Amino acid sequence: MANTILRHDWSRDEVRRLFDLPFNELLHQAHEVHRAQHDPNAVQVSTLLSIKTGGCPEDCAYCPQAARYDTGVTAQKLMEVEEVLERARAAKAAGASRFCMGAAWRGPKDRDISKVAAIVSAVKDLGLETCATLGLLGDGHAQALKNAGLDYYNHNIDSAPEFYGEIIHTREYQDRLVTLEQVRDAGLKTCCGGIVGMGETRDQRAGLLQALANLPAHPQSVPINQLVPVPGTPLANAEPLDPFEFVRTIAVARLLMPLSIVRLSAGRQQMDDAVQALCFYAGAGSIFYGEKLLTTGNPDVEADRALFRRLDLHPMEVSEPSGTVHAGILATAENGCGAGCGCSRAA
Ligand code: SAM
Ligand code: DTB
Ligand code: SF4
Repeated sequence: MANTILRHDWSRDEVRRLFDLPFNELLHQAHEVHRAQHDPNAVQVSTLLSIKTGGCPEDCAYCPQAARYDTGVTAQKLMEVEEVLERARAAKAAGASRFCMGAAWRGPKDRDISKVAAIVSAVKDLGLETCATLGLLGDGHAQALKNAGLDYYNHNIDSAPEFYGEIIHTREYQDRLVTLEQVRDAGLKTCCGGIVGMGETRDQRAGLLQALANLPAHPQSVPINQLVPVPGTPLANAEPLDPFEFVRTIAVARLLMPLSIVRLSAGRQQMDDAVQALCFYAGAGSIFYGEKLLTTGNPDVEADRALFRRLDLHPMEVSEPSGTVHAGILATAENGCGAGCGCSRAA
């Protein structure tokens, strides 16, 4: 396996130059990096469940779960453990290896954390990897979730810093960075990405990826969501993104964060199979699997099985990378990431 230098000092111009490469050149470079570090025919398969739906006090312009927008989403309280387990068992039986649980909170309260911790341990006991996305974390929350058996915490930066203020007004970009730090400090793996197709410019898409790659450690999982436009939200009528621009975003993410698993996340139901195939070629190595994301639709299981057969893809058995992806480390398959963190993965 080739040595890989993980950089955290990308300039906007450098990232922009990658975006601006001729499409075939960009895909070629991205695919080479992808196959040097990952099995190009393996795709990590996660199933999402909204364990606490709607009624959220925040104003994220893309989100159907914000109480202030009339989107037809009915607010529901946190699900009971047994109800979640039933859905997790079904996800495992259908072939998912990770179960991701989302809650429409600004952030959890202490009493919510104890309840989610009980849910996480029960799901983990089924032999699934666990991921949760609960919003901004308070003191001790990340550690409590880690102790309960949580593997990943998803918290997206969502956009370039300079575009963020056009999308969300009820919390700061900096708040998100603090939660991401708490997640890393607790030894949880980070799942952090963003949304494209919200009316941002190419430069701002480059800014999103620049911000992700320049985090103190590359997130192990990088979900790239295409906006799912939901009637009633301020972004309901956002101009759809050129699909090839979405593919470019995946490719540049792959080049900037070579060891991370880039997820072709929300938006697949609106996407052509051929565009999805290009995304896998460009370096996407993960999807959400199952008929629903949180509140909106996702391709059905049969369609995804057929797509995997047509593209000769197989589900990734155990997700990778298994360790922390550190800053500025030169590493090989033989010596691990070299940061003394005990991770087994060549970083
Ligand atoms: N409430 C928590 C928070 O915002 O951190 C967790 C759940 S929130 C729904 C998780 C992520 O879903 C958001 O950060 C955003 O990236 C993504 N998301 C929400 N609505 C979306 C939409 N309409 N299209 C694409 N992605 C969306
Ligand atoms: C992520 O980056 N995308 C997922 C997950 N993390 C939580 C959420 C997508 C939500 C799409 C809109 C919905 O279904 O409500
Ligand atoms: Fe609330 Fe999360 Fe939706 Fe924002 S993205 S409105 S915080 S559920």
